[in-house]
Amino acid sequence: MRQTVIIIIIIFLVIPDFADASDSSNGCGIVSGKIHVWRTRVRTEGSRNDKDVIVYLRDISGNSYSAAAQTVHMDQKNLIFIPHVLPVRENTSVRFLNSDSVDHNVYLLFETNGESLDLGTWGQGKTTEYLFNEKGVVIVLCKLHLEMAAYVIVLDNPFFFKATIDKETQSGAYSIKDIPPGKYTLHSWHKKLKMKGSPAQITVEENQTTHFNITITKSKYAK
Ligand SMILES: [Cu+2]
Repeated sequence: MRQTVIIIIIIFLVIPDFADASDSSNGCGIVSGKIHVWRTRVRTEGSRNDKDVIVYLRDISGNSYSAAAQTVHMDQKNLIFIPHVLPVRENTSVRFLNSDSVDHNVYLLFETNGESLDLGTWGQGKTTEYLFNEKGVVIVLCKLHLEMAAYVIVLDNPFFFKATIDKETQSGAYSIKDIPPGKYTLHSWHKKLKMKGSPAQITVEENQTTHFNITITKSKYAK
């Protein structure tokens, strides 16, 4: 009896929080839509798959955002970097872990300036951390296993989404939430394909969802 009363009291204490959490009227907006693969197909299986698409916004209204200070992980397991594609905000530390019984190396190639950096080679259970403080695409390689590759996509605000292309439908969906009202450009990143009509102009309005569908295709069809 006493336990039931306590449980009921707890439920009453918790319910208002649930109500707040589901309330989307925080003055921010949402951008969402579908992603279609056009005139080509992406490989969705295996370690060399192309199923990941990063959809991200660039702010042209001049909103400012609190700095990211977090650590995320990238594992090396069964000779594969996991995850294969990792979107992060500027000033995020990535902790590279080796979960294999063989040594691995981590070698970074910065697409923006063509520079490279060897973080070293280490054995099972060991980690090395690296702070990604400039936006752009960084290719992650292992000098000891040339088939190993991953991508760190460094972005300058929190408005991004990692979408997955489905094997059968060759399409996916994205949704970026809690965006302050304003004008943005919408971009996408894919290992091989380009977004048709990129960048797109997007306006985000208070408590509204802006729908925008994306088509990704080979470079020659994207223009
Ligand atoms: Cu390796």
